[in-house]
Amino acid sequence: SSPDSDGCPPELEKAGLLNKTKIAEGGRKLRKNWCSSWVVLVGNSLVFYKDPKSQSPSSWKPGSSRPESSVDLRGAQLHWANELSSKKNVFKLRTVTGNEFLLQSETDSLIREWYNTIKNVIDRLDRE
Ligand code: I3S
Repeated sequence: SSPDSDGCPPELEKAGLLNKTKIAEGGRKLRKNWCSSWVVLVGNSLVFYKDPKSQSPSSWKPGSSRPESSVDLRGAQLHWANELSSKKNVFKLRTVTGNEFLLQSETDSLIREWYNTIKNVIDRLDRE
């Protein structure tokens, strides 16, 4: 994203691999398609990249790879959503525009860290 008013680029808060599926677009339900995604939380956005492991080594260079999509966290809602999947450790992120994503990890501590970090960003934006 673009530099802030202080001229500094937004801080990278977190990055890692999570399982992801989009389940709604603009409020319209989508069929699940789980895949592994490289997720980066930077500034007010959650940015999704293709799992580098699923790409040929030559096609993936750090910094030059283009995001698949990105989510504006302002006004977003975050809820644990284990009832929405047979997988464990699932939470749902819903954007103001009605896009819904499930994010999941087999590692309890990891998914809790992601949940808390995203929640903190959403809460901070709510207070602005
Ligand atoms: O909530 P659903 O519809 O039971 O989700 C499962 C399906 O999307 C399934 O694919 P099919 O479209 O071929 O039925 C996926 O393979 C499963 O992973 C989905 O369920 P989980 O419980 O993994 O979120």
